[in-house]
Amino acid sequence: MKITNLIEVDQFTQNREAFTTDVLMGLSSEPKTISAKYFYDDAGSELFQKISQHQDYYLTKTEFSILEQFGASLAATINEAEIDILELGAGDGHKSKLIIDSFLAQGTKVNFYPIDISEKAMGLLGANLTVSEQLNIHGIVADYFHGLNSLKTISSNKKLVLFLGSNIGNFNRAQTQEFLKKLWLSLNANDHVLIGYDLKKDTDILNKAYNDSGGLTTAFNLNLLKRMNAELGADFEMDKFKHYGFYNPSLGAMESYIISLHDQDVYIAALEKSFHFEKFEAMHLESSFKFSESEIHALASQTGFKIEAHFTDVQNFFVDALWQVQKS
Ligand code: AVI
Repeated sequence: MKITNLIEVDQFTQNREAFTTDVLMGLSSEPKTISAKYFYDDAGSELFQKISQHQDYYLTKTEFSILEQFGASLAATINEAEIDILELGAGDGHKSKLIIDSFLAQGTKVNFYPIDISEKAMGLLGANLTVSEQLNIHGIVADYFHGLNSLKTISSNKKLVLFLGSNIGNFNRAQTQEFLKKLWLSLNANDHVLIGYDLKKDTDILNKAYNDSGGLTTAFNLNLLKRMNAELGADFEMDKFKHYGFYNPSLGAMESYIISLHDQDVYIAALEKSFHFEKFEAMHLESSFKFSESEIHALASQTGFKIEAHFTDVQNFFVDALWQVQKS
């Protein structure tokens, strides 16, 4: 029998449905939680951009200084005539530019593939990269592993996968292992990865970075409530909640919560449902895991990578770990 009226669900609808379902699950669970991946609507992405430039948030500028200092030795360690550089998550291009330029400077031809689920995120990149005949750029709009796997079959060049900015810190310990194993599986023997890990350090420095004096992190967290109001017809009142972020030393992570300042109900039209918040009830939004050097070494060996170099800054705040895929 011929089937007619096939309904195609577009990406926007799928994303909105996933957000709706995740909010229902998260606000129904005990304790309440919303995934940090929903931070990044347009306003959230702009706020994160500002956080990354704020003096209290040391991560971005520290990693930038590491890449400035060690870009040439990174390229020399890999030492290929041509390389495919794949970046997971299209940033604004400033850090990728440092890496790409180091390869170009030593005469390596570079094929750069930023991979991001959002086409819009690619927009910022192009303008910030060097124009060169030795550089080709091909954006891949896909989730990370579909992007990586699609390239595995069409190019035989050595690969370098970039996962910078301590994005790996937003996975929990089990997710980190799973991510690295999937990364290993998507690559060929002797390919390389460069991963940015934020190191464990004095708790005052950590707490300051995630409670910046400009109030940007507070706005970033509360923006998630605004997003639920705008997209799901919720009626969160911003001044009835506060952001609370602190370093949990036994977990080794910054934890970020929104705390209800009143006993209150919030209605969400898209769910046709009200949710009760007790006074001082916390909703978990994000964990940002921090690593010791020995934890990073253990991760490499547990997930099938050989350490080639660990580039760090003078204060030992951050590590860009260059690893090579081992397969026998
Ligand atoms: C994107 N990610 C690595 C940031 C972090 O440090 O965990 C997100 C962030 N959250 C608060 N400030 C920045």
